Amino acid sequence: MLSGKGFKRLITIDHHITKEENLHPEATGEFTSLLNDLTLAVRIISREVRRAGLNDILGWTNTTNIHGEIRQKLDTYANEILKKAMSQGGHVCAFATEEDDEVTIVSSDKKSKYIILFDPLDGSSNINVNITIGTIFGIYKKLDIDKKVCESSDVLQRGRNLVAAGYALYGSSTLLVYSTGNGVNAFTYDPTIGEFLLSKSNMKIPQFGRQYSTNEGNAFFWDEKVKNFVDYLKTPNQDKRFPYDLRYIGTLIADMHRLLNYGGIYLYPANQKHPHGKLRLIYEVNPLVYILEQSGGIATDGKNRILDILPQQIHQRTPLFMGSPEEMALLNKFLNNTQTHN
Ligand code: AHM
Ligand code: MG
Repeated sequence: MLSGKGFKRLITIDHHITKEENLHPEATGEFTSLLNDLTLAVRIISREVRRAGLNDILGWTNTTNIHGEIRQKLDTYANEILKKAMSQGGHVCAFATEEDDEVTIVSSDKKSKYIILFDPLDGSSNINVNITIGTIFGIYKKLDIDKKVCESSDVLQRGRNLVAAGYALYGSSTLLVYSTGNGVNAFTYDPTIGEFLLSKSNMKIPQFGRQYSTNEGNAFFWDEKVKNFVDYLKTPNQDKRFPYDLRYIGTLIADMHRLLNYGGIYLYPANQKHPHGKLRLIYEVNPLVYILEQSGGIATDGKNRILDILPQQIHQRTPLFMGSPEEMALLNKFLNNTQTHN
């Protein structure tokens, strides 16, 4: 007979969200309701991702998104579910998503004070081969909550203004990792009871790792300093940490989650193919970097802290270097020419 003795404390995500909101005496419950709508969308997307192989839902749609990429059916589905779930509570004033060319204004009611940015299904090239994909989200407040309609400045805020961010990973289990600025917590979905249960609290990235993650197929097009840095990581020296292992999934969110757990460095530099970097700043990079910084990690575009960049447009791209404090310090030495490797 099950005794339940072996269980750690069982904390559901709903319970956790409510507890965190109660830390703010001025809280109205709107934020809790917003996050609950979001976790509902994630549950539905997770169900469809799990069923996709059986449902004949996989395959190409005939449309392309603003980046010229062919959209897959699950991308479109996840986008629609998120928008539907997040619009119903009346708290959201605008969305920007990877799948839509323009910002969607949801409400011009004064009480609709949140702006949601998301990548509904990150890693879409991995969908057809059953490799981990995920959903990324970031939440801002309107800059002036007395104003009715959101303006472009509300959507194009610096990452440091995020009030919450997170991601769901559809991997060997469905995992939801989020932060509201009080540390990073991970919840694992139990489909038999329909609940996300706290599985890791107050996650911290290791001070250093021994893995690097990048699309090294682009190395020919990289800046010499970046090439030099990666060559250094691959060369044995007295430090047993070297040479580093290469790990690359090609789903940003999955590569980031491994980084968060094992430490090391992730890089997607600018290159001649992608002169401004490939990854999208406001709905892919900023939310992940917010989580990373909350866990003790560091992220830059090679010069500036990512969360300090003022976005100019919703689909803006950025180079990205992120990781543990030690690898990021080492990278900076190479970028500033205070260390080289031959
Ligand atoms: P997307 O699938 O949402 O369009 O995201 C772009 C993906 C990232 O998840 C991933 O890290 C990157 O593109 C991989 O790029 P590449 O194939 O150039 O290595
Ligand atoms: Mg993406």
